[in-house]
Amino acid sequence: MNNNPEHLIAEINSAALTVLKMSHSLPESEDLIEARTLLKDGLRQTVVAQMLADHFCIAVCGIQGVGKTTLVNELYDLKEVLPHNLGQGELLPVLISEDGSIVGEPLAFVRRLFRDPVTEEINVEDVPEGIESVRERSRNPDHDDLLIHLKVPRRYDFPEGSGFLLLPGWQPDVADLERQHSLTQIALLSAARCLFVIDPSQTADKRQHDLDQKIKDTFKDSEYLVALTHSDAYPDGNEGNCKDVAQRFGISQERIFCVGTFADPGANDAWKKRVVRSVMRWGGPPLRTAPFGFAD
Ligand SMILES: Nc1nc2c(ncn2[C@@H]2O[C@H](COP(=O)(O)OP(=O)(O)O)[C@@H](O)[C@H]2O)c(=O)[nH]1
Ligand SMILES: [Mg+2]
Repeated sequence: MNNNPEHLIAEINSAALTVLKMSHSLPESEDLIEARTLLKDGLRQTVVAQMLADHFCIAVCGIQGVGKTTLVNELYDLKEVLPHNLGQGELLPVLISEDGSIVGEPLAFVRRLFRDPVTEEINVEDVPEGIESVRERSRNPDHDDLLIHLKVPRRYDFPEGSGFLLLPGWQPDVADLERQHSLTQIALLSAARCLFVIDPSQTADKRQHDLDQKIKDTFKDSEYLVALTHSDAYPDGNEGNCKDVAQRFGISQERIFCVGTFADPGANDAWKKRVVRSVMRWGGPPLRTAPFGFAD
């Protein structure tokens, strides 16, 4: 029997999809609908975990409004595709992966649960999505949507198929907190690398405080990275901000870098190079030790 975690999670997902299919042949009841909703919520997490087990992904996490989307937008010139935070950010995780076959415009897909009307099989499918509707879809997903996948042209020196997984904002006060948090935690634990994004002007925020505690508790033994945003706005304060964060988390300043939206493209290129170098140099979260596999 194959006991490796990647194989086990694929088996769990396949079994869960079969149970979901069978549930449609039972008499409908409120309990059944609730059970199906719970199963789908579980699948939302395990499908993401399976994808992260199979790919070299950098999970990008932080409270809402710190600059996660802006950071990824800058890295891949996606300003027209991903929404800036206008009170509400992405509700679905967004995977941005490099693909050698893409030239020019990115291609967008929604990974979703799909029930074949003829065979009644339920599968996970990638459905093409117009690039112009990605913003709307990420903010108002259907219940069967699991994540958005943007395939972008190759740009950095990451392994083929690598990606950034932009996670929904860390918010302790949302109604379905538990569900969102378990998805975020599973993603952070299964990703090849974790990048926590912090806005130095929001350190007093209760949500940031909550996330700080989570990082210290769960990730203390891993080599996660921290991006400090808005460095264009603190030309003189960046060194101090880095030192503060190094102290706050008890980590080396080498794992912290300042990012921003500088008018000077050279300044942006400099931090992008650092992000790429750091991602390749530092190790993964607790479940991952090597870029392409789980720990033995
Ligand atoms: N000047 C500046 N503005 C930023 C920076 N990062 C984010 N912002 C702005 O902060 C707001 C929230 O950023 P966003 O990326 O949507 O945050 P998210 O919720 O973490 O994805 C937006 O209006 C961005 O334009 C930065 O590094 N420099
Ligand atoms: Mg965002």
